[in-house]
Amino acid sequence: MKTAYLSLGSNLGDRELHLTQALQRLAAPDLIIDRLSSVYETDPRDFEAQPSFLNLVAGISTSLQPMQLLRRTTRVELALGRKRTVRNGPRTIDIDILSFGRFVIDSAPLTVPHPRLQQRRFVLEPLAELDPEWVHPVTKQSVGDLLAAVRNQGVRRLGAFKPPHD
Ligand code: PH2
Ligand code: MG
Ligand code: MG
Repeated sequence: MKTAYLSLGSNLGDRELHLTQALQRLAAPDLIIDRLSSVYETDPRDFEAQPSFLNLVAGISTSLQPMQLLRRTTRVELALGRKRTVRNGPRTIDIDILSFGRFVIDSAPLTVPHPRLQQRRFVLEPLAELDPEWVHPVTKQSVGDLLAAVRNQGVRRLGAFKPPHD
């Protein structure tokens, strides 16, 4: 079993419900969700003319290989009605692989650690909450160092993630 971190985000429709349904569909005998960060309300990045997001990070244990994990996350995105239209645009659910053990992967479908992780407070804050000791396997910077470099990005901690009943 390897420890991996996933970033989940939603900014369309019932955002909490989408996070809940994604977590329910991800959980499986070969993909154990160990811990969840708080949920954060975050200003959109990269493509700013879109609604604000709810974001969280999940710490998982998995026996899947990285590409198998990517296929699993993509399957869950599609099941929740994810449509790929505008790059970085609005989505019912986005599930990104932030890290996979200390693996470094640079292939066309999958780059690990996530290539934009360093720029994104909406990823770094919940990751630091779950694993303050996390270190980027390429740059060797700690999540705390990375966080210090991304100020002035709207990220508000809402509190523990409480799944709505569905
Ligand atoms: N995801 C993006 C682009 N911009 N901004 C926020 N706040 N949260 C996201 O999850 C997000 C984003 C592309 O995946
Ligand atoms: Mg993303
Ligand atoms: Mg994605």
